[in-house]
Amino acid sequence: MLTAREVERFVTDGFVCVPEAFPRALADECRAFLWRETGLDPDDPATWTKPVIRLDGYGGELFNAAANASALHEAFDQLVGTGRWLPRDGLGTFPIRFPHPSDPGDAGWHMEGSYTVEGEQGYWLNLRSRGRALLMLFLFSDIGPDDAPTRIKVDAAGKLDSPDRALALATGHPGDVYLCHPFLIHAAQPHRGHEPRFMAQPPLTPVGPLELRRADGAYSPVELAVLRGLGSPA
Ligand SMILES: O=C(O)CCC(=O)C(=O)O
Repeated sequence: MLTAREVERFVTDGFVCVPEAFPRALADECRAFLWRETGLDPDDPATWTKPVIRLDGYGGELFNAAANASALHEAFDQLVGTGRWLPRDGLGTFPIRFPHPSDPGDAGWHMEGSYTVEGEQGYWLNLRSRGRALLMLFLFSDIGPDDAPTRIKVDAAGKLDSPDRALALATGHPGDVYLCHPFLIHAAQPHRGHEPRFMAQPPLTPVGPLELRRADGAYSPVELAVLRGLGSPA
């Protein structure tokens, strides 16, 4: 369970880290699987010829166990609301980053889009965060400050005009998970360390869009953060 203080920090900062959300041994097994999928040799840096490669989603026992760890389900209830999210089937989009002299070319600040408008292309985002209850960062390797941790602007409301916001780094260990507000501004960065970085950044799927006018005032922390960003008294 997240403490009341952690929930409040999620509302103000836009993220909370759940250390050891799933077992390290499970994370190690997942990483070994992902290494095989890359077709690269973990023991031969000469094979790491690109700064980043992206693997798509994987289901199966390993990834389902990580995605549905009980600590995470409890935290989803606390941050999104009981009955307001759908359990994940596997994990997807693994941007795997390697120590490399070239710029990865995908390290700009952004919020995640969450749905595609019919007849349009790309990913869109709306105020009620259609299609995304949370952005999640699942760590599958040891990630120190030099190992391309995701950069985070500390601010749940995602104010793009806030250059002076504090910066946080999604460092940690295999099995740690960062639960982030869907409007969190974040960015990748080049890898300056030695060990490739393995991370998944799937969405948590909501049952419906955020509700920003609740008659009973029972707003979730995700909704509260949006309301505060809008300057609402809720
Ligand atoms: O790799 C990372 O650290 C973040 C990647 C990211 O934000 C993205 O692909 O949208």
